[in-house]
Amino acid sequence: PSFRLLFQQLDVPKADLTVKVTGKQWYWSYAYPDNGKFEFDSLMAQDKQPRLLGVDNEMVVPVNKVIRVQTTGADVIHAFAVPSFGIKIDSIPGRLNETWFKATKTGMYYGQCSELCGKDHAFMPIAVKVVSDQEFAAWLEAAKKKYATNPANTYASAGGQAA
Ligand SMILES: [Cu+2]
Repeated sequence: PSFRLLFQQLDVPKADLTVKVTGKQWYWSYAYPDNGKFEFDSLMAQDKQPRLLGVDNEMVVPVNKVIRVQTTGADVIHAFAVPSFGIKIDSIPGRLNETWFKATKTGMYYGQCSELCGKDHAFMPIAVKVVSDQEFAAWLEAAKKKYATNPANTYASAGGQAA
């Protein structure tokens, strides 16, 4: 039975939403190709709780929906892992890997990079905020304005240095 489960978890059901997750030294970028293709960076926030897990911009998804996660690496290999969702998948440069989850409760869920990737490997957390459909729609509208209209506000295009 365990082998059947292992096999089935690789079978991605029909997704309600796709988020493309790119691992970078040392932060994550999230793109929403279904929703105007905006993309933003998610950097560890020094002033947020929980320590080492809080970020400036969370990945936001609706509750009770199948979220397809497509992941890749921009520089070296990282790994996208969120224990509460039971997902862990390598983010490999030149390759698009796929996994999925469905959160059944709203709230914050955290994960960390799980492939040793250099100096700040321990400091590139994953923060996923699960919200209601209404909240998600409102967030989408705000996010489109905030991120899509000004690509220069992403961390990489601003030529920033890791903290
Ligand atoms: Cu990493």
